[in-house]
Amino acid sequence: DGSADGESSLQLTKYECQRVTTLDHYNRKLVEALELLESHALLIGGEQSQGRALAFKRSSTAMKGLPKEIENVDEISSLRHLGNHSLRIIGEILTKGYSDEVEQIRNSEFYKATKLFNNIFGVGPTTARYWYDKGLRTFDDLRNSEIIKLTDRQQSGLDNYDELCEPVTLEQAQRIRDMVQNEIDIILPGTKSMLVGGHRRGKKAGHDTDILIWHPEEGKERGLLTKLVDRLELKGYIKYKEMINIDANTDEAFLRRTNSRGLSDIKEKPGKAMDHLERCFGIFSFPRTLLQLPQNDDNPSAARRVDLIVTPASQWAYALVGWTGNKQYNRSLRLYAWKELQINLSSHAAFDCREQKLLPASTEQDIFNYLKLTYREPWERNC
Ligand code: 8DG
Ligand code: MN
Ligand code: MN
Repeated sequence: DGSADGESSLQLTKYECQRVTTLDHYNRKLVEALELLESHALLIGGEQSQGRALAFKRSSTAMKGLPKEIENVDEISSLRHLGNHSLRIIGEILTKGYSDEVEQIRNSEFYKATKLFNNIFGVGPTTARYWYDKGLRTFDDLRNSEIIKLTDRQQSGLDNYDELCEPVTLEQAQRIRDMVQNEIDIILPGTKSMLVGGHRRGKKAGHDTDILIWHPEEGKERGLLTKLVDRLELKGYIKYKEMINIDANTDEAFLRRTNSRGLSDIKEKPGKAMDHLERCFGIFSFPRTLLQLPQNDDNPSAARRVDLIVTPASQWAYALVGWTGNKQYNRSLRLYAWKELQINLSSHAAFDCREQKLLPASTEQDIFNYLKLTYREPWERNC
C-alpha cells in the first residue's frame, strides 16, 4: 500500500467473518495475554470495561488471523483492529517476553478469585464480582457463607465442579450424540441430530457437548425435546436441567421476532440466551463406560455439561451456523450483515431490510451466498 513499513506491513479484513481463523495460529503468547485482559475487563464489569473487553477481543482475533509470528510491533502498527492499549501490551511482550500489567492482573487477588468463581457453571462476571466484594475468595467461603444463597444452578455447578472441568473429547461427544440419536430414533423415527459447537469446529476437547436436533418435516419436532429429556431422566442421565424456550416455535412467535430489529440481537448481554430455539441445558451424569473412562469403584458415573437444541427444519441452516459459532464469529457475522447489507441475521433466519423479505436457506452455503461472503468451513470459524 506504499506505506512506510512497506513489505513488512500486514493486512487484515475488517470483519472476522471475512477471514479464515483456525485453532492453530502463530501468536499464542500474544493471544493468551489479550484474552486474559479481555476476561479481566469482563470481570470488572460496567459499560466502559465491557467496551474495553470488546477491544481486547478484537485485538486477539486479529492476532489469531495473522499469517505469521509477529516479531516486531512495527509489523502490526498500521492495523486498525488494534487499540493503543493492546499495541502497548504486545510491544512490551515482544521486547521483554512478558507484560508487567498482564502479570500483575494474573497474580492479583481480584482476578484469581473472580476467575475461579466465574468458572463455576451458572456464575457470571456480575455474581463473581459481587461475591468478591462481599469478601469471599474460595469455594469453602461460598459453602460456608451465611450472606449469600446459591441458585440451584450454581449449587449444581459447584457440586460437580471437578468433573465439569474435565475436558470432553471429540470421541466422548460422538458417543453422547450416538446415545441421543438412539433415543430419538425410538421417540420419532426420522429425527436427525449432529454435533455442533466447538467439536464441529475441530476442537479435540471442549467444555461441553452441543447437539442440534431436527426433523426434516417441519412441525414434527414439536414436543420432541420434552419427550427426549423425560427418557434421559428415566435412565438417570440427568443431574440438573433447565428447559428453555419450550414451545417458542409457534408461527406467531416466529413472526413476532423476525422483524427488522437490526442491531438489537448483537447488543444482547453476554450470558443471556441468544436465540429462541428450544433448548435443554444441563449437567448430565453418564456411566463411565459410555464415555470410555477407566472404571472407578467409588463413582460409576461422570458429570458433563450438555446442550440439546431443537430447531424446526425451516430454520435449520441458520441454527447450524449459530450453534457452530464460535461466539465471536457469530458476532462479526451479524455485525457485518447488518452494517454492510442491512440484513438482520439470527439463529432462526435472515431478514433483508432493504428488500423487506426473509431469506430462506437450506444449507450454510446459502447463507454465505446471501451475505456475499466466501464460504468458511467450521474449523475456519475459530475467532
Ligand atoms: P466449548 O464448549 O468447547 O468451550 O466451546 P463452544 O462450543 O464454542 O462454546 P458453547 O458455549 O458451547 O457455545 C456453542 C455455540 O452456540 C456458540 O458459538 C454460541 C452459540 N449459541 C447460540 N445461542 C446461544 C445461547 O443462547 N447460549 C450460548 N451459550 N450459546 C449460544 O447460537
Ligand atoms: Mn460447546
Ligand atoms: Mn454449549
